[in-house]
Amino acid sequence: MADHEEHDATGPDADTPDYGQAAGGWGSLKGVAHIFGEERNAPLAVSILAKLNKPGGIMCSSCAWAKPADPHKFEFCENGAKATLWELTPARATPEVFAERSVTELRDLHDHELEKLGRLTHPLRYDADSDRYLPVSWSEAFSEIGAELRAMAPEEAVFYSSGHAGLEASYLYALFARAMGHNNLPQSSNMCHETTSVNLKAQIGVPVGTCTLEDFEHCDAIFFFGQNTGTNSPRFLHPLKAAVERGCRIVTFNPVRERGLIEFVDPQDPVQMTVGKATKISEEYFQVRPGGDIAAMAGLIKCVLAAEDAAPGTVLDHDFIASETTGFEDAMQAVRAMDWAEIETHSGLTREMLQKAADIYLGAKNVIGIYGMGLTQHVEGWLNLGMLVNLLLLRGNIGRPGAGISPVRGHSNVQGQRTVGIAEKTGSVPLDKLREMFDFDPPEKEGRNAVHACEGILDGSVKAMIQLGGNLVRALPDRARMEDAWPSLRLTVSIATKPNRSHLAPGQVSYILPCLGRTDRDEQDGVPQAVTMEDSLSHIYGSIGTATPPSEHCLSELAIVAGMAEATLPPNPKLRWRDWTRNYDLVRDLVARTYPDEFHDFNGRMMQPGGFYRGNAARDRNWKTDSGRANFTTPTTLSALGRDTGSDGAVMTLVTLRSNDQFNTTIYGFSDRLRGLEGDRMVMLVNRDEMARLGLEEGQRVHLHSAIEDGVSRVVGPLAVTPFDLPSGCVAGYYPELNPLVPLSYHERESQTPAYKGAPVRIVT
Ligand SMILES: Nc1nc2c(c(=O)[nH]1)N[C@H]1C(S)=C(S)[C@@H](COP(=O)(O)OP(=O)(O)OC[C@H]3O[C@@H](n4cnc5c(=O)[nH]c(N)nc54)[C@H](O)[C@@H]3O)O[C@H]1N2
Ligand SMILES: Nc1nc2c(c(=O)[nH]1)N[C@H]1C(S)=C(S)[C@@H](COP(=O)(O)OP(=O)(O)OC[C@H]3O[C@@H](n4cnc5c(=O)[nH]c(N)nc54)[C@H](O)[C@@H]3O)O[C@H]1N2
Ligand SMILES: [Mo]
Repeated sequence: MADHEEHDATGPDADTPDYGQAAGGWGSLKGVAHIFGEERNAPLAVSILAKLNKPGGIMCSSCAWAKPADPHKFEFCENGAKATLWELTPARATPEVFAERSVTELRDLHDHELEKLGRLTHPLRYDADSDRYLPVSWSEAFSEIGAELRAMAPEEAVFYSSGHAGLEASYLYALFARAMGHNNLPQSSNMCHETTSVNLKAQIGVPVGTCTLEDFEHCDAIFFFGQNTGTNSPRFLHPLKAAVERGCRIVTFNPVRERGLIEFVDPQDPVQMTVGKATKISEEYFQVRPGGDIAAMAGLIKCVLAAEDAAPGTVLDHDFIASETTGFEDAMQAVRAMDWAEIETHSGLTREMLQKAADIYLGAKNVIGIYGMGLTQHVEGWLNLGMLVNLLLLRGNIGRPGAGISPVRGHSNVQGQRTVGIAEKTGSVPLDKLREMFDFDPPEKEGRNAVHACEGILDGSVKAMIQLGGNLVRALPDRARMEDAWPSLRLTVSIATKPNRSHLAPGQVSYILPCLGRTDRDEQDGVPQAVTMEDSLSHIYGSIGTATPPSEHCLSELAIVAGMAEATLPPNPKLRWRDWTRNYDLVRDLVARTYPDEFHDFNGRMMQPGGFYRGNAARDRNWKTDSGRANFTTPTTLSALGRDTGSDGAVMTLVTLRSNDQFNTTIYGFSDRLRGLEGDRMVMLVNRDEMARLGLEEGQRVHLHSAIEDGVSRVVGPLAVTPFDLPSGCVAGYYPELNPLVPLSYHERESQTPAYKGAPVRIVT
C-alpha cells in the first residue's frame, strides 16, 4: 500500500482556504437530497437511480465519464443524480402554462425557474399576435417545418445538436442534413472540445483521447490541466482515488484550487464517510495563471531536457522519438530558447515549482495527461494541446498501457455523435458509402461550425436553426448580440425536454418539439427501444429508459428527426424513415454498415458490460497524421491568450466557470458548495491583493466591459465583488451569465472554439 495521505476532511489545511467540505462525502448526499425534496418523486427516482450506469440500465444523461463493467452499488454521483431527478420532475410545462404567460413575460423568469416549469408535453408553435406558444399537432408541425426547409437553399439551414441524443437519432440527423444537401452540423463540441477534435487529430492522428479505464490502474503519475473533476465528472474521482491509494502521483495545474482535485471523501466508503477522512488527490497543486499552461509546460520540458543533458541517453525515449515521431529537434530548440523569467511571468509559477513537477514526471514510468476546458477554450488552445503532447512524447507516454492523453468530454454522447457523422467537416465521414447506401449525392463542401453559424445569423445567410437539444442562445459567445439576432431567423425549431431561453427568442416561424428523455420508456410497436452512446474513453453502451413519459404527445428524438426528414425530403425508397422509427435495431444496422470497423455487430454488442471499445489508432501507435508519425509541435508563443495582456494592469483576463449546481445552461440551484460560494451567481471573483490594488470592496457592485474594441458594446453587471483565491491579473464568474463578454471573434485559432477562459475585460465601478 502506498503512503498516500488520508486526512481530516472537515477543516482547511495550511495552504487551502476553507471552501466547505471535500468533494464527495455528506455534502454530495445533501446536494442530491435537496433536489429530491424539490422534485418530490422519490420512489420512481430511487428505482431509476439504482439502474444508472449499470449494464442493461440507463446511462446517465450528465457527463461522458466511463461506465465500468463492474459498477459500484450506486454508480452515480451527486450531479448525475441531479440531472436524472431534474428530468424525472413531476412538473409539466403544458399548453396551459404557456397560455398563462406571454413569451415576453416568460423572459422575466430566471433560467432556473424557466426549466422548473417542467417537462414539455405538447408540440408548440409560436403565435406572434398573442406572443404565445400554442399547441399544434405533430403533423402540422412536421409539414410546416418541411415546407419552410424546402423553400430555402439547403445551405441556409443549420442543424445543431448538443451532445445528448443517442447514436441512432444522431446518425439519422446527419443523414437528413446531407440528404437535404448541406453539412451544416455544428455541435456543442464546437464550444468545447473542438480544439481536441482538430488539433489532437493533427498531432497524433486521433480526434479523441487514447486512454481506457485500465490505464488508470497502471499509471504512475497523472498530470491534470484545467479539468474540474469534482464538479464535472465526479465518478472519475473513484479511479483517481484508487490510483492515489496504489501510489500514483497527481499533479494539477489550475488557477482555481478546485476541491475535488484536492481531496475526496468516497460516499461509497462507509469508513471514510463515518470518520470524515478524505483522500488527498493532488500531491502538487499549481495555481497557474489562466492561459499560462504553455509556459508551464515549456518549463517542465526544459527541466526534462536538462535532466537528459546531465545524463545523456537515460531520460528521453530516444528509440520512440526516432522511430515514431517528427519535429522533435525544432520543437525542442524552440523550448530551449525560451527564457525562464518569461516562463515564470506567463505561468505565474516559479522555476522551483516547475522543477518539482518535472521531477514527478521524470520519476514516473507511465504518465497520463488529462485536460478539459482550461486548455481547449483559449485562442492558442492548439498549442496548449501541442505542448502536452510534446511533454508526453518525450518519454514515449502515448500508445503504451498505463500512459496516454485523456481529454475529459462534456455531454454524455458528445463524442459519439461525432463518431456517427454529426460533423461539419466531412473528412472522417464516408460520403461514398452514404451515396452507395442511400442513393443520393452527399454534399462535400464543409459546413458551418457554431461560430460560422452565428456569423451567418448575423449577416442573414443562415435562415433556419434546428436544435436537437441544447440552449444555444445561452451557451454561445457574444450572447447579447446573438439573442438580439435570433428572431431575425426565418425558422427556429428546438427539440427539447424542458423550456429554455432559446425558446424565448422565436424566429418568424418557431416550434418547440417535446421529446422523450433518456430515462423515459420508449416503446415502438409495443417493443421497448434502446438507444446508445459513447463515453470519453470511446466505449459504447445501450441504455433503456423505464420511466413513464411526461405525456403521450412526447416523441423520441429519433421519431422527431425522422418526421422532419420525411416531411422535407423528396421520396427515396432507400430512406425508410418510418421503418427506422419503428425499430432502432435497423438504424444500428445502418451505423454498422457505414462504420464497420468500429460498429460491426452493433446490436449484438451494445449491452456488453462496460460497453464495447471502438478502438483508437494512436493507442496502437498507428499514427493517422499527415506525416504518418506523432508530431511534435513547435511553440510560437508562451501565452495561450493570443493577445497582448497590456501593461497598465487595467485589463483583466476573464475565466468563466461552471458551478457544482448547474449542468451547462441548466441551473439546478445557487449553491457552489465545493467553492464555498452560495446564493448568488452574479459575482465577480478576484483575489484580495487585486481588490486592494484596484480599490475594490467586498460586496461592491461593479460592471465588466469587454476590452476588445470592435465597435460592439459588451457589458455585464452589476456583479458583486467576491474575494476568492485566484492568481493575479484575472477575474472569474459564471457561465452562462458572463457570456455576453466573450466576443464571437475571440476563439481558438484552428478550431474556432470560443476562448471562454481568456477574454479580456475591464472592471467599471
Ligand atoms: N455538473 C456538471 N457536469 C458537467 C457540466 C456541467 O456544467 N455541470 N458540463 C459538461 C460539459 S459540456 C463539459 S465540456 C465538461 C466541462 O468540464 P471542465 O473541462 O472541467 O470545464 P470547466 O468547468 O469549464 O473548467 C475546467 C477548469 O479549468 C480551469 N481553468 C480555467 N482557465 C484555465 C487555464 O488557463 N489553465 C488551466 N490549467 N485551467 C484553467 C477552471 O478553473 C476549471 O477548474 O463538464 C461536463 N460535465
Ligand atoms: N462562457 C462559457 N460558455 C460556454 C462554456 C463555458 O465553459 N463558458 N462551455 C461551452 C460548452 S463546453 C458547451 S458543451 C456548451 C453547451 O451548450 P448546449 O449543449 O447548447 O447547452 P445545454 O445547457 O447543455 O442544453 C440544455 C438544454 O438541453 C435540453 N435537453 C436536456 N436534455 C435533453 C434531451 O434528452 N434531449 C433533448 N433534445 N434536449 C434535452 C433542455 O431543454 C435544456 O434546456 O456551452 C458552451 N458555453
Ligand atoms: Mo462541453
